[in-house]
Amino acid sequence: MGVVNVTPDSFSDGGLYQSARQAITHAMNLIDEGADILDIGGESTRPGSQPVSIDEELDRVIPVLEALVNTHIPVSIDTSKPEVMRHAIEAGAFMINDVNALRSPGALEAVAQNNHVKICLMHMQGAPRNMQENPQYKNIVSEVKDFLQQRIYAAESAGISQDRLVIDPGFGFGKTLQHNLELLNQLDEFTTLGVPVLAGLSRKSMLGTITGNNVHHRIHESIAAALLAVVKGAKIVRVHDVKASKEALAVYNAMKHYNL
Ligand code: 8Y7
Repeated sequence: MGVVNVTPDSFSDGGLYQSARQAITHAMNLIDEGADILDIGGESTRPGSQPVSIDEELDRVIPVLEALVNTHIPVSIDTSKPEVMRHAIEAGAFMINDVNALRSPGALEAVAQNNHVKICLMHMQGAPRNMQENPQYKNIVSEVKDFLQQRIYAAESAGISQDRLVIDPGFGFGKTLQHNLELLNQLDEFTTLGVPVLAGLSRKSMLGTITGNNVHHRIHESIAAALLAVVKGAKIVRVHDVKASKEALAVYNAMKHYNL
C-alpha cells in the first residue's frame, strides 16, 4: 500500500488544485513502482496535528480519488469522518482506512450501507493532538488485540461481514518505542483474529529514534521494518517507498517455501 498525502502547503500559492495535481502525479509514480493499493489521505494524523473540516477534507481527497479510479488500482481513503466515507464509497473507493476504527458517530453505518468496500480498523490510544504525551498500557499486545477484537464485533453487529475487514495495531499511535517494538515482535498474535493484518511503520519516528535519522532519511530502516512486519504475519504494508519495499519483499517471497 503506497501512501499519498493531499495536504496543501500554505506557503505555496497553488492551493488546493495544485496539491491535488501533485498527489495524482505522486500516485501515478507509485503505481509505476508497483503499488498494489494506494492510500489517499487529506487530514494529517501525525502526532500534534489538528483536525480539518469535512468540506476541506472532501475537497482534498475526492478529486484525487476520481482521477485514480480509472487506473484500476484499488484506492483506499484514509479518513475517520462518516461524510467523507460516504462520498469516497460513492466515488469508487476500494477501502476505507480509519485510524479511529469506525468509532466516530455514524461511521459504522456509513460503511455498512455498501456491501463491498473494505475497511481497515486501526488501534489508537488517545487522539493525534495528544496521543504521544504519555501513552500507557499494562500489556500492550493484549490491550491492542482486545480493542481490535471489539471493533471486529462492532463491525459485524452493524452488518459488515468479516471478509471486508483488515486490522492494524497502529504503530506510533499512542505508543512509545518499547510499545511499538513489542507489537512488532508479537504481530503474529493478531493473525489469530482471523482477518488480514496491515502494518504501517514507514518513516515513523520510532525508526528515527533507533537510527537518529530525520524523516527524510529513513528509507533503510523503513525497508527493514516492512520486511519484519511481513515476516511476522502482515499481509499489507503501508509504505512511502514502494519500489524499495517491493524489491526487499521479493527476496523474502523467493525464500518463503523454506519455512524461514
Ligand atoms: C498509519 C495509517 C498513518 C498506519 C494505517 C504516518 C493514516 C502517519 N499511519 N493508517 N495512517 N496504519 N492503517 O506516519 O500505521 O504515515 S498516518
